[in-house]
Amino acid sequence: NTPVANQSTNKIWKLMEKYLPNTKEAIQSSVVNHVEYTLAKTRFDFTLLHCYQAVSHSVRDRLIEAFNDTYQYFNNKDVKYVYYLSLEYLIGRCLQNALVNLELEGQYKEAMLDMGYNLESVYEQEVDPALGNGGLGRLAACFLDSMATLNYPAWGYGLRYSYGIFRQQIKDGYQVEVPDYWLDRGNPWEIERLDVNFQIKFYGSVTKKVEDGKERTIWEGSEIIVARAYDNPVPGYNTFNTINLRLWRSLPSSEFDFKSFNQGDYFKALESRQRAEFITSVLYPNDSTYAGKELRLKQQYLLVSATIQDAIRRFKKKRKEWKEWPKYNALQLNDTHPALAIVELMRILTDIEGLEYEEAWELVYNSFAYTNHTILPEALEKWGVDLLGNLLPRHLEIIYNINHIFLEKISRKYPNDWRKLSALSLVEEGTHKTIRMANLSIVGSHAVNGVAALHSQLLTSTLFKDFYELRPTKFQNKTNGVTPRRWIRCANPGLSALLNDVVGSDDWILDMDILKNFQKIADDPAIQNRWMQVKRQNKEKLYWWVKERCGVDLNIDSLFDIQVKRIHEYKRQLMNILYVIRRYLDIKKTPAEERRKLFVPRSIMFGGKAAPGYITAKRIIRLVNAVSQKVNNDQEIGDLLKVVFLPNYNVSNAQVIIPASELSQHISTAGLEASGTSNMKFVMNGCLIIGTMDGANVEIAEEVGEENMFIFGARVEQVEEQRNKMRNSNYRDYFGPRLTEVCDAISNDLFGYKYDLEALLDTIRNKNDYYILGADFESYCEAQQRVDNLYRNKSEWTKKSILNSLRSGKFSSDRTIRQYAEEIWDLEPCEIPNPSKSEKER
Ligand code: 475
Repeated sequence: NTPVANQSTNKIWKLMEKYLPNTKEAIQSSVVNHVEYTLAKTRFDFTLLHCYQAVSHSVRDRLIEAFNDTYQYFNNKDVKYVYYLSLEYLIGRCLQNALVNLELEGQYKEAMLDMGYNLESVYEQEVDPALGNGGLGRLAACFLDSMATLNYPAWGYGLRYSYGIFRQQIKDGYQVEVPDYWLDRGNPWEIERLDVNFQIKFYGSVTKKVEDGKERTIWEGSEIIVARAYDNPVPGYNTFNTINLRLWRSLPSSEFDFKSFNQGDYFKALESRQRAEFITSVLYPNDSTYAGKELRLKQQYLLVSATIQDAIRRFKKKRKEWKEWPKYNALQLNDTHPALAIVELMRILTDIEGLEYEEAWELVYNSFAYTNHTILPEALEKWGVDLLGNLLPRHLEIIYNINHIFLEKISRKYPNDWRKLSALSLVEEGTHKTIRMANLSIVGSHAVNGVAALHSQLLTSTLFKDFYELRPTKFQNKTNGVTPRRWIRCANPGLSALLNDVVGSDDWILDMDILKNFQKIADDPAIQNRWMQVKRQNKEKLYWWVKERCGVDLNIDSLFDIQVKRIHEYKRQLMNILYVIRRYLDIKKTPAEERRKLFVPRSIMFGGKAAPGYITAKRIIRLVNAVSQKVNNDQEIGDLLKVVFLPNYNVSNAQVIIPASELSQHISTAGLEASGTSNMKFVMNGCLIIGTMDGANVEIAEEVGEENMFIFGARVEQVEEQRNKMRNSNYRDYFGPRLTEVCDAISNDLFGYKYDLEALLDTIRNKNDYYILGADFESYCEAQQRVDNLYRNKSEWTKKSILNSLRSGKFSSDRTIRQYAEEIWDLEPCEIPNPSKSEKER
């Protein structure tokens, strides 16, 4: 007499409707439960790491509640979704961010303290998931935070690399890359979806069949793998909405196995399984350069194919007609890396769903949009037709087809204009025929945007000029932004508390623009004092960070001068370090008793990774370390000048570095930095910028006032003129005596490492100085002099620091995301009801 189970009472679902309470006791009991039952730990082998894991699991439980409710609600409301497609997400640590956004940090702090743990040291146990290179990947992460916070129905889609960007070590002054196996302690944040798998095909052949008088195209892949979903909840701030970042992992497909096993070669079959897993193993460590490797193309296609299949599955559940696709779906391409999504959707709609070509194109065109992140020619993706046609034969056919129809339209509009035709073509002819992914992205999208006003203007006047003339309304600007949750509230608790007091609430976290109403405080000596105290505490934190990792004792009262970003010639870290040498030589020439009068003590810090194959960038790191060695050990110099290379710059280190900085450098050659986003983070944190009129610096100057920045150097319109000047003269003539002396000092082996450093100097002495360091150097030195002069006046400096912060509202990613939603995605927010106000208990 076994009891009969009765599902009709729905008891299981009713029980699940209860939410975890957020009292101290409830938090403690959920943490303890995870210690005991999830981690299976006892008091005898329990470490701080386990504490972190248990806390994270208990926070994840809360995220899952919100996350499930959110998508169920979206689904019921039949909303339009935006799909954000990106090969990179630099999300950074999750624990503090989740607690802040769930507004539970205070409760957890108290609950943990009561059990004998300091929440701050628990935070430090977390690995920093670094599934991105730099600006582009971090932007995607800030966007997710804003999409969740503003209640937009959104999905992030990306890849779950086993190895993120390498960890950077400095050995003997050189960069050494160490693999970043970030999953080795597990990942408490993700939810593995064993039941969400999609088949991905590669290679094979295309055949045509006639069925009922209609031609059908069939692509039979010869390598089949599986993409499995790993979900990462992204909580919004001050809302119950929690959205999903779905990352795909490649796995072998069992269907494919049977074939090989039956052929009897066991080891060969296992090898091919490992090859499948390898696809999402490692993030390509190139920032702003295109590598052209087949494995990278496989990564791109895997992301694209799995995502489109997932989106289609979701759409089909709605039982709408295909023509409603754009009404329910917006797809945003984070650069051209996922551009094959355009082709994949075309393929599925025509080959599998049986839509007519024109019908399908209409749906694709109206749902896709593309963001460009750089105009550097070396970053433009161009896949060889041999490689693409071999890996994805049907996709190449479709690309040719798109191009054919597109070019026919063009030649009707501009008969016999061969220049235009070849500039617009998706195909670049030549000995090595390639597909231009940017052209594909533009042709397949209804909106194309740059990431700062200047950048968007340059796109339409240079790189994409012909496309712009064809359809000017397609081109837009969406100036980048950063999330104040992570970059002020989490990274700078001292400043957050101060702003709370100034505003009288924490409303600024959701509406940074209100800070503008409080500008009068900039002159208030009491506020200035508190402002300086906050900065000093942040500087102390960085002081200890540097002491521990670099063994350098900084003077906390010195000016903290920082340049942190990927190492690249166009970002001109070389110009910065050459100026440091200039300063060093000048101090040495000055009689000892006058030095303190003439020079403000400075701690100049550099940080950033060089792509492993980028020799010049690596030599810049070598030079910084050589100078650091010499200067820091020069007894005559003392604390007047310190130079440090901060190793392994990443998101969590940035959260320590940025709030502590007083001056930050954004000194790219005008026209080459699309936007920059750390410039925005520095400004929010009350740091003054020394920079060129490039990228978003231009708009920062508009907002905070040029008088509150140190602007120098050639403007975009002058760069080419400067290059021409230098092309026709000896470097000694256009460098001027001050820069020449610096170069000579290096050549005379003042810092050692002559072989590396001479080669580095040659990039500006004998190779036409493409990034015009020589032309901008004098004006840079003058700007640096203005920095020293202002720093002597603490009150004036602090006033400017306050104004920078209070006027930075435009650079919240909330503003950016609202513009995307309204001007590109046509997307409405959808906030889920607060469960504490429903019958559900809290
Ligand atoms: C710009 N990355 C910044 C930032 O918009 C801008 C390219 C190829 C392969 C891998 N990564 C890349 C980039 O191009 C990139 O990060 N671009 C950056 O995007 C966000 O603020 O100026 O350089």
